[in-house]
Amino acid sequence: MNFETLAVHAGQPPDPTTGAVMTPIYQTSTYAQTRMGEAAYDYARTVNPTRNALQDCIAALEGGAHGLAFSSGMAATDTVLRLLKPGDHLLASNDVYGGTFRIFTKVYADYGITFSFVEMSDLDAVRNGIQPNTRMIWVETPTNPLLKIADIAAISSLKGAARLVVDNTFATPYLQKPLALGADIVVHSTTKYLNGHSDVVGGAIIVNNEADFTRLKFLQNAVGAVPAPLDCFLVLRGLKTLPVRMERHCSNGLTIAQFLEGHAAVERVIYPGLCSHPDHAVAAKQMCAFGGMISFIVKGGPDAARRVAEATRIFALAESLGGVESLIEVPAAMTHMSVANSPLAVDPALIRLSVGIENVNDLIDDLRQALA
Ligand code: P1T
Repeated sequence: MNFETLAVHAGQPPDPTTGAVMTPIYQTSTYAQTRMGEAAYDYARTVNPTRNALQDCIAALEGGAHGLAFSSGMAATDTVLRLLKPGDHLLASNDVYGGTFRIFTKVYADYGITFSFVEMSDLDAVRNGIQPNTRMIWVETPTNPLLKIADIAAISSLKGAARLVVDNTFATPYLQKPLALGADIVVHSTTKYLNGHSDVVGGAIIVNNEADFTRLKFLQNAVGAVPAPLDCFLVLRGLKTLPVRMERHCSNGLTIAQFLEGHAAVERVIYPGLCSHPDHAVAAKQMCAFGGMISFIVKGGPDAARRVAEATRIFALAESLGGVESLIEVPAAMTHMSVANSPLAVDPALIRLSVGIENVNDLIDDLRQALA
């Protein structure tokens, strides 16, 4: 089946007991057992039918064998990091979500795991960054918030004994399928495009390797950061429209990026769909369109950035991304405060847009008045 059909149906046959077309919200913590220890459903941290449907749907969309759902993107990230052991090294993009940098350097660094950060668009830097004990390579592409692009297939060919993990939150499987390009594990903040309506915090892991799946599934239950049944239902509902939402996010994104590139108050626009993006060719090779995230630097420094971000009327000044509504933020002061004073620190004049699915002319009018 094709992506659009999988988005609506994968993992969600009509409910066997009633024929309900929508997957029921199995709001229960436990299940009555007829014979001790033989039930397929025993306890809801371990297994829940609504969560199973979501896991199967996300796995199908990523083209993976197995999906696991979590209570946040950070919980999914945390669970993947638990595959590492003291003494292991993780090589990461030199631009990642602030919370990802924080869990690396402020949580797992205390458990004997070492981290280093390289320019993932530079394959020599990746090659030189891999150490004998590198067991994981962590890639965001596009990155948050600088929208850098890494060539997943090329990095996969360099990875050696390390697992290649791709955080596919910004691209979504509609635009890019990391497992098919050679990644071992995909992680998501389902809070973003997959749910798409800014009403759930959630995460997911997709994996093909059976041994990794067995361990990650064990950890999902043993550590316990599982999503609530209602949240699973809401993400499932959001997934049904992922393809149509992404089409609009991408077309609005490209139009707005072009508008900003021609605006006198804007110093630089970063959008993988623009020819001016240094890795536009790699993005065009591995993505089928370029998404709804745009970063730009305004003339006039941090004060000007703050004024613009506080002056929009349709774009809400808010953290997060990927919802139907447009958002604006200044990463250095908001989503990426945890990278301040590190080599990953973000230019305080950089504004990040999550372009929603509203009418693009209304969005451009809003940005025009804010930039004025
Ligand atoms: O917020 P949570 O669902 O826990 O997901 C964390 C996360 C993981 N990976 C990426 C690429 C992300 O962007 C995020 C969360 N990001 C934001 C909240 C933000 O505004 O950038």
